[in-house]
Amino acid sequence: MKRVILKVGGSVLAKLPKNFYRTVVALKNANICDPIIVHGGGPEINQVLTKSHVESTFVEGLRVTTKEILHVAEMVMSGSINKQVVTNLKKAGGEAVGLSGVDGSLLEATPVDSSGNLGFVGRVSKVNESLLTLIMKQGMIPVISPIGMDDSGQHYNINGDMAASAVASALKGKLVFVSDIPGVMEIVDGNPIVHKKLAEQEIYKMIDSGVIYGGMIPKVRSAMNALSAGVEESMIINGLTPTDLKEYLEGNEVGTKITT
Ligand code: X2W
Repeated sequence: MKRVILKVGGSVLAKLPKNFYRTVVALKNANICDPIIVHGGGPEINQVLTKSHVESTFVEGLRVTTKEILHVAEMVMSGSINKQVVTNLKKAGGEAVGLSGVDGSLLEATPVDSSGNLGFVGRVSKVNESLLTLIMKQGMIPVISPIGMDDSGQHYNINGDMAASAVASALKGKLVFVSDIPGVMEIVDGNPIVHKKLAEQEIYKMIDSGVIYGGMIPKVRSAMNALSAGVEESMIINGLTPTDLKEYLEGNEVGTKITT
């Protein structure tokens, strides 16, 4: 069955309607696809760090991760957020297994930056695909928190988009960035339109001209990076209207498809 990796960032998680989880469960039950959720939690990590008066900085979108920040990232993502997503799927009538990349060496990691400037920030070097397959065969939905581990047992904080790309690439699945807007949008003749398909060259032009701006830039970058990491198809769709996800998997044109 087709594997679909749903990347849901922390800012979108908070806004997702119950129907999103119902749709994911329904797609699985109808054997339309095998969904896997990879979540983030950036804003929630920020909240806990702010409360604890710990400052954090980012270098090119990656959080410089000290031992203390790693502890918070793990607590927030592998703890509260991961279990909340599992709970939401349960309430929607499904069964899910929440894991971090540490469990069963699901996400083996190496440091992103050998100079050590970023601290404990990792990238995925290997995905334990058979563990995911086992869970999916049991009729359950894997829910993955992006914390990885190396051979020595050291844990790493991994950017959620990078973790989702690695999982999609290892499983040869489709990668869907679940967003809170219908896709990459542009105002044409006074009306908003959604671009159904965009190639890399067009995206660069649209970033230069300011059509793609703000929070959309990291999303399209992640979608493009995923393609260069070997993912066959990378999409941005709206999670707030869950029928979009269903329609996309039924072959209809929704959201924005990013191609090379
Ligand atoms: C991210 C992990 C969370 C994440 C962080 O600490 O914020 C790194 O930057 P969103 O919600 O998907 O942005 N890790 C290394 O990616 O969350």
